[in-house]
Amino acid sequence: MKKFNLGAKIASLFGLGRKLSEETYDELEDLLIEGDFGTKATFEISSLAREKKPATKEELVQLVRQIIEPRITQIDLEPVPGKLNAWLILGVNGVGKTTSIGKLATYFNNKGQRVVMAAADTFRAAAIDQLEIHAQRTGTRIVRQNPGSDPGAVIYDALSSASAQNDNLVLCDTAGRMHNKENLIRELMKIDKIIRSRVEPQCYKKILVLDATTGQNTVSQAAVFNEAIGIDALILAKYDSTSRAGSLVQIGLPIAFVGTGEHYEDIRPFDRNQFIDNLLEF
Ligand SMILES: Nc1nc2c(ncn2[C@@H]2O[C@H](COP(=O)(O)OP(=O)(O)OP(=O)(O)O)[C@@H](O)[C@H]2O)c(=O)[nH]1
Ligand SMILES: [Mg+2]
Repeated sequence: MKKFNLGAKIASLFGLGRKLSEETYDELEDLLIEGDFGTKATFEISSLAREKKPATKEELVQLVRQIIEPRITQIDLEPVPGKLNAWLILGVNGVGKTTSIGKLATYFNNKGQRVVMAAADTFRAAAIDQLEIHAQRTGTRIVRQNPGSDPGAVIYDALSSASAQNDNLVLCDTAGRMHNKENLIRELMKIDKIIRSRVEPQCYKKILVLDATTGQNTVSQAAVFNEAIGIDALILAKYDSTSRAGSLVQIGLPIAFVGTGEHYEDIRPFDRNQFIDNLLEF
């Protein structure tokens, strides 16, 4: 596991008995930008460091923590008991949406929830079959239609059948790609309207999956989806591989789960304190 470890990089600024100088503040800025922390947090950190003039790596890391901590938030996602819950799983292509649905189904099946999968990525024929495999392997019911059918109709069917069978969590797969961004957003808004008409607001969650290895691009992905339909929570997939999680500081949306591998069990609730400790350890 190779993670971007900000703490170790900060500690190296103090290498060989070096004291912080104008030159090392510039280096600090470079390594924050390189770590995808963004210009705003970088500027705040370097301004604070220039003002407080930390004498040790411990003091500098403490200043960094002060700026980063409020920007990383955690949300505990659980289906509301006794109600119909719909979680719409969103994200650009290849980030790990469908895999995350297999993992979430496993996680909540194990907690005794009644989970259904909705195969609403109808854009790609193989996407439905891929979800079907996850459904079979995890022992989860799936609602599907033919490739090319209306994703909103698939979700409508899934919600109706979940109500009828007293299931309580519908995990909706979606297409990560469309002919263009406008089509994708229009499609998502239609889906959003359908879910809102059938599910109580507190039971409906729009969850964006981000690829933890991606870095800076995740910032614009989050902005596009958040502006289009509003995002309640993030799943950080592929957190097991080389992770570039600095961009989470820029995104500022609450994180619910991290995906840590390719097995169904490789998902866990996000632990903010542990995440910040890992990032800043040296
Ligand atoms: N190592 C690792 N690989 C993952 C994780 N999550 C997903 N993957 C892999 O990432 C690849 C893409 O995953 P999918 O779940 O198909 O991604 P998607 O967002 O549904 O992709 P599209 O449907 O094409 O938009 C697959 O090879 C997965 O095995 C994870 O947490 N860790
Ligand atoms: Mg998929």
